[in-house]
Amino acid sequence: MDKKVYIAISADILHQGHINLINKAAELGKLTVGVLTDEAVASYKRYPIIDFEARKKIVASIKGVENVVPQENVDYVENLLQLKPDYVVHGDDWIDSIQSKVRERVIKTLKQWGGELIEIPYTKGISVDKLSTIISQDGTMPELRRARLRNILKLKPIVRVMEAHNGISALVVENAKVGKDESIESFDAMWLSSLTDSTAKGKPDIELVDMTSRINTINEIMEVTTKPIILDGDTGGLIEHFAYNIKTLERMGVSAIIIEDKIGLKKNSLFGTDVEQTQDTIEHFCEKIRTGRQALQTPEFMIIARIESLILKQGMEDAIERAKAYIKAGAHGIMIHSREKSPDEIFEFCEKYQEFGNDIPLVVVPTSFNQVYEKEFVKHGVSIVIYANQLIRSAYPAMMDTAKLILENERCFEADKKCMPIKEILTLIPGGN
Ligand code: SPV
Ligand code: MG
Repeated sequence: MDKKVYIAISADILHQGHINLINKAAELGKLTVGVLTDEAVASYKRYPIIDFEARKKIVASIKGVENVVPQENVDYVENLLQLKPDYVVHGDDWIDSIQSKVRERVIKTLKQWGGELIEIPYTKGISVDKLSTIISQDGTMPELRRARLRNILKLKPIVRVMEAHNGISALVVENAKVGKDESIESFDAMWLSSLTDSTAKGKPDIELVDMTSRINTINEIMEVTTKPIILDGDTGGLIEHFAYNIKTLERMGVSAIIIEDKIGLKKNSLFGTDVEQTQDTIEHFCEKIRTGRQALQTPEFMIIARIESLILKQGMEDAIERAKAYIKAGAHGIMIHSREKSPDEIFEFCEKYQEFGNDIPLVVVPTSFNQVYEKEFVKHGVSIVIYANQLIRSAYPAMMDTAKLILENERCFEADKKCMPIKEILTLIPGGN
């Protein structure tokens, strides 16, 4: 009887390495290919270029492939338990990679029925990662990037967003990955925080860094990344200016802007009532949302309204009233903010929001209530979680420590152990040699 063979691929970008793998696997027996679903691809890579049904069709037409099944996770176990293959075939490149834990689980599962993992030499000179880099270096067109946030919102229970304030921090958001037992975790989108963009320029977060400068930062980040961008639009400025700025951002390929319902000299929300801040009236802020909506050219760009009632101690009822009004005015999403250490008031808002928020995405920024796991936010109906400032907050103390080490020692030898090797920094960004 034919042996049963299984391989799993995303098949979003196909190259000769995949064909080698399929040929070798088909030689061993009857080959089933698990094609990663859109959700599975998005969970560790990026939103797939080709959708699942099309990828399945392509794989099914390759010689040697007998059967195609969806693989719902990066983890193989569910499909292996169903199929009980004699062999799983994979390139040997995953041994020391981010997939090493996934690999271990494959070996352990196959053992249950005496199955075997066969690792074939990795096809040299070609890889999906390499091709992806070439594609992204060629540039990500605004239309593609702009649509990515809405696409990911459809696929994931919660969209995980990380702060970026310049090219290098955006590359961290683009490339950071962690391999876990059953998944590979990465960030879905970037938050262009007003706090960290201002701080990186040595300026206070009071809308002093103007839109022209913010747009420069966006361009700098867009040149080297592919992930969708959510812009912290502060108060959105004057209604008349907002209408223009929305058009510019949409044309550039930004996916969303979040504007907060404050007016006058804006201060950072995490000061709360320690400083003077004024909340906008519901009527005026709704007018801003409506004007923004009218200026939009595409169905993709999102205007998200941020409610400052809890920050400014105006009460839950006010926050709820505003959420209802902002949705009615056309907001594509609501962000509720709090500076409490406990998530209680945020969760209370979430509960009430579920009664009327329909499918309008809810956004949280857990800088203060930082103990909450993403899974708990999902349970409370949150769709987007923004880690708003952690990269700059970790970079600054690291730089200060290094600077002080040099001052203390009056040479740089001691600081070296805190630094990445020169060879690594030289090759960190491709194209320098
Ligand atoms: C930012 O990151 O600039 C924000 C979020 O607006 S917060 O700093 O919490 O106000
Ligand atoms: Mg801000």
